Parts: sequence; structure tokens; C-alpha cells
Amino acid sequence: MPGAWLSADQKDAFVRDGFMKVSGLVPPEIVSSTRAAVATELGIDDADPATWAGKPTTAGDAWKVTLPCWTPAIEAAGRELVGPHIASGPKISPYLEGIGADPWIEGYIPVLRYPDGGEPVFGPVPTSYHVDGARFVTLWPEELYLVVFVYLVDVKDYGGATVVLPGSHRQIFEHWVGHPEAAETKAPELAYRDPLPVEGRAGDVIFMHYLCAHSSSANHDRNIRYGLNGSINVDREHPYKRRPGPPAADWTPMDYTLRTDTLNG
Ligand SMILES: O=C(O)CCC(=O)C(=O)O
Repeated sequence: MPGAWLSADQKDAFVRDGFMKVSGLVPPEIVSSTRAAVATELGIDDADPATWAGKPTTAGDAWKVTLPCWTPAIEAAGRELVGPHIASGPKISPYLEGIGADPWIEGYIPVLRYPDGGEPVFGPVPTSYHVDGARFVTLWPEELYLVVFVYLVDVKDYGGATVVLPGSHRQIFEHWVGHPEAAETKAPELAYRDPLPVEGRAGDVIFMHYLCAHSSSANHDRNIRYGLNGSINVDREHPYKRRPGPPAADWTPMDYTLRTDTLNG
């Protein structure tokens, strides 16, 4: 049923802030079995820090155990943000491509933040932010629509939360629209709103606009922050169509974020 997964407030938040968090898209038993499967793949015992030493932060090889977390509800919620046409099946992981591995994956790349020690307080505030882009960063959505980041454990603001710059998607769009060749992974230096560490519960899903600047952050909790990085991609058979002029009744939240009628000049 259209509109079944996201509230009007969540869609408004996506348009305004460039990200929002949704609960209930992945069944709890799948969240915990996937966390356990990622740990097993990496030879990690959550109760034994000695087994964490030397383990990767970005665990590309472990993508195979993540597919159960790619649920129909996640795709349905994604369609509510970008419209009916999204890519299905295997996707190219820019991360795996970048390290010269077989880049085709289904599901997600696990991203772990190991405890850094220190007081249970958020900080240091990241100083460098990026947009994921896919294989190349583009002003208009050519490959990537949404970053889909799933927490597999409860995450406090100080516990390795993903940090976003609210509103950056629109600022970056406006900044690059006059010179799209400038688009790159590193977020441009602009007067952003304050960085926001996104707290969440196990199973929460953060949907980020493809131009939403974000960063990882230090983990001052005692447990490993398990996250999954996936994406909703453009269906090549149905490329994104730009929407000129003022909003129309059939505009998606994504269309609103890319409106051009309010641009200065
Ligand atoms: O680990 C995180 O919280 C964010 C990771 C990140 O920046 C990314 O996956 O692009």
C-alpha cells in the first residue's frame, strides 16, 4: 500500500534535513541474527575484547550475511521518498570497487566502530564530512538516491553514532548547481547547521539523501557499534527526471529537495 511505512512528518524531515530515522523496517530477530553473523564472519566475540584486535572497521567481505536485513519494507520506504523506480538486485559497492575487490554485492557493507575508551560523552565533533556518492558523485541522482544505514545495536550519541549535517543536502545542491563538475565526495566548506549524532535503537534505519554530508564518530561506549551501509539506487531503465517549476501534486520528497524554482538567480 503506498505511504504505508513513512509518516508525513518523516517525509517532511527528509525534505528539510536530508535524513531521517525509521523503526520497524527490519524484524528484531533478523537484526540480532545478522549482528551475530557479522561477528562470526570476523571471528569476533562481543564479550572478549581480545578478539576485536586487528579486526576491520569496514568489513566488505562480510556483506553476504547481511542480505536478510535488506527487507521489502526498506525498499517500500525508499520508494516513498524517491518514487516507484529503484534499482533491484546486485549493486556495485564503491568501497569494494575502490579496494579492487569484486564490487557486486547484495545487502550491505558492515561498518563497525570499536570502543575508543574515554568518557561517555559525544566527541570530538568530526571536522571532516563526506557524501557517499556511488562510483562517482553527481549533482543530480544518476546512480545513488539514498544511503540506507542500519544500526544492529543500540547506539548512544557517544557510542559511535553516525553524525549528519542537517540540511547539508540542500546547501550542497545549491552550492554545486552552478558548477556540477565540482561535485566530489568531500563535503564543501559551507555554513552548516550544528552536526547531529544520530542516536538509535537496534534495527533503526537512517535514510540519508545522496547529498547529505555525514561522518562516523568516536565510540565511547563499551560495546562494538555494528552498522550496515547500503543504498537505494536509480533504476537505469527509469533515470531520474528533473522537475522544473513549482511543486506539483505528484512530486516525491526527493523532487522537493531538488527543486530549482527557489534558487537565487
Ligand atoms: O560509521 C558511520 O557511522 C558512518 C560511516 C560512513 O560515513 C559511511 O558509511 O559512509
